[in-house]
Amino acid sequence: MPKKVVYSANIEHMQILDEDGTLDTKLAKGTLTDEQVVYLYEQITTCRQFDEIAFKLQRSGRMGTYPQNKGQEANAVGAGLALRKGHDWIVPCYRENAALFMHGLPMHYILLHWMGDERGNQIPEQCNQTPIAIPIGTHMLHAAGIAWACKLRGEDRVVATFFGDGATSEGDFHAAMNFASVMQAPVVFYCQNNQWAISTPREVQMNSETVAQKALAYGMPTIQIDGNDIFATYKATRDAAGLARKGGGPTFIEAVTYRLGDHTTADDARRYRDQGEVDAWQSKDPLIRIRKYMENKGLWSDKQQTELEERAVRIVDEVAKTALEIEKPVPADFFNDMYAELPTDLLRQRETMRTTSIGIDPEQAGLRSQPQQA
Ligand SMILES: Cc1ncc(C[n+]2csc(CCOP(=O)(O)OP(=O)(O)O)c2C)c(N)n1
Ligand SMILES: [Mg+2]
Repeated sequence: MPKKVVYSANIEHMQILDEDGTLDTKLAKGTLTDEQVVYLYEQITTCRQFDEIAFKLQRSGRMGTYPQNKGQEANAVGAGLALRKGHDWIVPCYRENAALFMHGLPMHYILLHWMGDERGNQIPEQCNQTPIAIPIGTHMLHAAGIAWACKLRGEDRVVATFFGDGATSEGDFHAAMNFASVMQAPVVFYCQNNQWAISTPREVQMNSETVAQKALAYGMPTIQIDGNDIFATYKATRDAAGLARKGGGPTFIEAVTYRLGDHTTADDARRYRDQGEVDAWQSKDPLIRIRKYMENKGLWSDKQQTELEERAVRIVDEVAKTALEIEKPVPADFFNDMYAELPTDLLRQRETMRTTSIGIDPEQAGLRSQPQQA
């Protein structure tokens, strides 16, 4: 019996607006209007200013750590625009600030989160988004679960979840992909392949040539796109969301992009990244190509650019002021909302602000409970 091929597949790559600002008009048909392009450019510019200020807040000791979104923003804005605000769900990682803001999250919440203030994680209900996720991969399971719940309730919501290339090496990623596909849950799995997982390059992280091909194993439609191209990020997300809404189940999007900054403010990428590589990606910056496109079409002037930059500074200064001036949280807050009734050891910890888990008995250590108030 001769052998036969039982499965074969191709992965498509989609780019619509190239590095020079030239548009593939055929592919762009029915995607972004001029007005939307300008709007997304403004969103990216504001977000980049947000990154700058967050970086300075960390360097001046007013924030714990911060992961810059710089260079990757075309993903958040394109996908954010393709999802319906307040209706669809966003289950983010930590490099999608612009999408969260576009869907109504007050900007200072992100600063509060990175300042270690839990109020930054109390997402206003109408935003339909979960808090940013630091444990890599865990939130994709939440996305699959939320989407399944929407399906069971007969709601036409779509759930988009964002994650990095490194996250696709986690077991949780595979469980979420399998579950969503088997249940035909309305999920858009959006991978921001920024080439690095901290200091681990993609080719050391995985042995597959593309990230997109991982979805083939789960019988899921999959595509690779230029993640620095707002037309491609918008179109791919819109099409995937449209399919999910019609009952077509999940789609996988691999968006090829690059983080122009360090992994976080706790990192120094110069120690492991070649400057030539960074320079090459710098020229693919989404901001540069959108500006070229807008200028070619007569949609943008130097005056508009100056006004936009000034506005972005004003907005972000106001946001930082809000985060810095908010009434300080009470340290005991981090014991609240965990249990209906705190177990004795945690009661003791709350009282003494010391942990017994490292073998310190507060009384032995000479710490006493505060005298009761009269
Ligand atoms: C479960 C888990 N393991 C390890 C870490 C430490 N960690 C933080 S970010 C990161 C790399 C993530 O890379 P990627 O998914 O590509 O996202 P990127 O930061 O590049 O956007 C790792 C390993 C973590 N946060 N959670
Ligand atoms: Mg990465």
